[in-house]
Order: sequence, then C-alpha cells, then structure tokens
Amino acid sequence: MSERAFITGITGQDGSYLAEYLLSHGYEVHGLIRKASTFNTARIDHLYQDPHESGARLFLHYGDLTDSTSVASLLRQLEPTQVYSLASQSHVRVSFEMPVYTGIVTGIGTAAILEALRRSEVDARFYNASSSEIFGQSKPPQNEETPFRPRSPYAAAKVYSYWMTVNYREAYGLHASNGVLFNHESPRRGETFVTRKITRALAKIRLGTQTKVFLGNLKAKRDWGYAPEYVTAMVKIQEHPEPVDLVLGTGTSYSVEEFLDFTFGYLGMEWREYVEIDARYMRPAEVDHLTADARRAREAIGWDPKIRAPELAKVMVDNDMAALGLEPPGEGFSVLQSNGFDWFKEPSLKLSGREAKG
Ligand code: NAP
Ligand code: G4F
Repeated sequence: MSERAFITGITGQDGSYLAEYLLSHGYEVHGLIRKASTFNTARIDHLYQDPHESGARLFLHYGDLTDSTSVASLLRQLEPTQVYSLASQSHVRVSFEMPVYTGIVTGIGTAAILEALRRSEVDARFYNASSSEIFGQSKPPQNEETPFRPRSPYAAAKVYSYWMTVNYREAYGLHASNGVLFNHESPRRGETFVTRKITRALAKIRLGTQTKVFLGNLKAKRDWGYAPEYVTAMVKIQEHPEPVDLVLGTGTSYSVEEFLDFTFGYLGMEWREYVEIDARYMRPAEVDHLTADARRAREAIGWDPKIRAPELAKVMVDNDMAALGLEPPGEGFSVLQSNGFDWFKEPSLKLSGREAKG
C-alpha cells in the first residue's frame, strides 16, 4: 500500500510545504482544516485537487484540535500510515496574551491526537512538531541533551507535547518522534513573525505604501533556516526505523539586527532610517540566543541544510518584492535554483495592504 499521510496544520507554512513534498513523492495526503469565515487555504490552493476526480490524492477535512472527537473519528476513518502533528497556536508573543488557549491547542491538542491514535489502534507513525523554544535560556548551542527551560506559555505547552510524545512511545510502543526544530522561514512564513514582518515591510517601503516598521527586541539571536529543508527532515524522521527525538537547525545564528542588515543591505538601504522600536513587541520574558547543534540529526537521518540566514533573507525579499509587482534583484531566486529547490512552487502571493502588527 502507498503511504497515506494525515497532517494537522496543513494550511500553515510547514504543512503546505510538507503536503507539496509528500504529494510529489506519491503519497495520499489528508489535511485537517479549520472552518473560518473566509478562506484560509491560500498556502495550499495551488495544490488543490477536485476530490471527485479519479486520481485525486489531496483531501481536506474540517476539524479543530479543540474538538478531539473530530480528530479521533478522522483517524479511525482514514487509517493513515503517517500522522504529522503540526497544528498549533504558534506565535510566542501571542501566547502571553492567550496562555490558556495556547495550552489547549498546542499542548492538549497533541495529547488528543496521541490518545486518538492509541484508541483507534491505527498503525501509524507519529511526528510531533516540537520547538527550540523549549530550551529557553539554556546556553547555546542546544542539542538533545540540553535542559528545557521554557520562557513562554507557548514553550511550556511545547514541553508538554514533547513529553507526551515520549510517553506514548514508552507506554504504548507507538512509533512517535519529536522534531525539535529551530526557527525556519520562507516566503510562506506568517506575516507577524519577525523575518517576514521585515521582508514584507521592506517591499512595501520600496513600493512607497509604507514608511516605517515597528519592532521589538533587536538583540535576540535565532538560528534561522529555510522551511522547505525542514519538512524533508520530518519525512526522514518518520522513515527512520526507530522513533527518535532530534534537534534540527543550521548551527548558525544571527540577531534580528543582523537580519535587518541582510535585508535592507540587499537593496542598498540603511534599516536605521526605517525601523522604530515599539515596546508592545517586547516579550514579558525573552529567549536570548538559540543555535542548534544538529550533529545527531546529521548522523541519524543524513540531514544537512544548505540555506543560511543571509541567503534566506534574499529569498524572502525577492518573493515579497515580486508579490507587489516590483522587480527584485533576483539573487535569492538564484540561490534556490543553484541548490536544486525545484520541487515546490510558491503560490502567487498577494500582499495585503495591512501592516503586520505581531
Ligand atoms: P503556522 O504557519 O502558524 O501554522 C499553524 C497551523 O496550525 C495552521 O494551519 C493553523 O490553521 C493550524 N491551527 C492553529 N490552531 C488550530 C486549531 N485549534 N485546530 C486546528 N488547526 C489549528 O506554523 P508553522 O510555522 O507552519 O509551524 C508548524 C508547527 O511547527 C507548529 O506546531 C509550530 O508551533 C511548530 N514550530 C514552528 C517553527 C518555525 O520556525 N516555523 C519552529 C519550531 C516549531 P489556520 O491556517 O486555520 O490558522
Ligand atoms: O519571529 P519570532 O516571533 O519567532 P520566535 O519567537 O523565535 O518563535 C518562532 O520560532 C520558534 C522556534 O524557535 C517556534 F517554535 C515558534 O512557533 C515560532 O515559529 O521572533 C523572533 C525574535 C524574538 O526574539 C522576538 O522578540 O524576534 C524578536 N522580535 C523583535 N521584534 C520580534 C519583533 N518578533 C516579532 N514576532 N515581531 C516583532 O516586531
């Protein structure tokens, strides 16, 4: 039988790249989507297949992580061979505003899937989208032995989902793995995460429809990689004979300030003329420095990401400029081409007029 994947969070950045990757590798893909009053499928519309047509391999199902019965009945009905648990309230700053909701979706939501899987007795492998945020203030570089010191409701919920994944493996023998992913970005990144907020603002400043961008802490350092490379690691983890918990990142890190240098500098501009600090974007507790030590992943699954933040910045600026009909310098597109990223397509992104506030 060919592989049948069930993805929660298919409408998100990672879910969309993962669906695209799996479809291009012959999988049947089922995705959980939320009912919204407007369409929330922009990232996967280019993958849409009419389910009435024979040969369709992408199917979308309504559900919500806060309704565990919807997830449980889907798992029983679909009998997937692989489950990717990617859905989450994934914004760290927002988790301070909505700590309980974040716990319910990002923490308990994972437990609900694991429990549904156990009860259904469906023989599926399980992947949990864990996060480098679980390391919090633990000293970099962080690896599989680094203590967890979560600094936000989001991170605390991710610690819970990490240990529930381990627990279901140990207690019930599930092939359940954690991918502890460091920050990964792309042209499909949500508009309120700092990299995309910057590249989107820069494109609008070039167009003349925005004059400033308001940001928070510019000193924090992150290990920023390119999202399509990370979804291939998720699949490799599922294919690993034994369940594993692996740290995934580039091993390089830069400050937000340096990311501003890469993006504005790419267009020959000085970011200090356009950036203002707004205390609203500071966090009650910050994670100062994340850098992955991903040696174990390299050995276990042969994962070795190619794109680092300086190139990633160009990829994202090129895409956000093109989305506004501007002529980008194109160095980012060349980086992708020369690294063989031809298996995914960017949906035709249109930037909305609203400034990203997150
Ligand atoms: P994202 O773009 O924010 O996508 C989140 C997805 O979860 C969306 O599809 C969203 O649906 C869905 N979702 C949210 N609440 C839901 C609910 N109550 N029920 C069902 N679906 C719900 O996140 P991402 O960047 O792709 O990240 C994927 C996963 O990896 C997340 O778990 C995130 O926390 C984790 N992670 C991300 C990174 C990173 O750097 N990107 C690093 C480490 C870990 P809507 O489209 O309807 O909102
Ligand atoms: O882009 P961010 O919001 O990402 P953050 O908090 O690192 O979380 C992301 O990566 C995690 C993996 O480590 C994921 F688990 C999580 O789901 C998410 O994808 O912020 C990055 C840094 C922070 O230090 C933040 O304080 O940028 C700083 N920052 C400065 N100004 C800002 C802003 N962040 C945002 N979102 N908006 C600002 O205006």
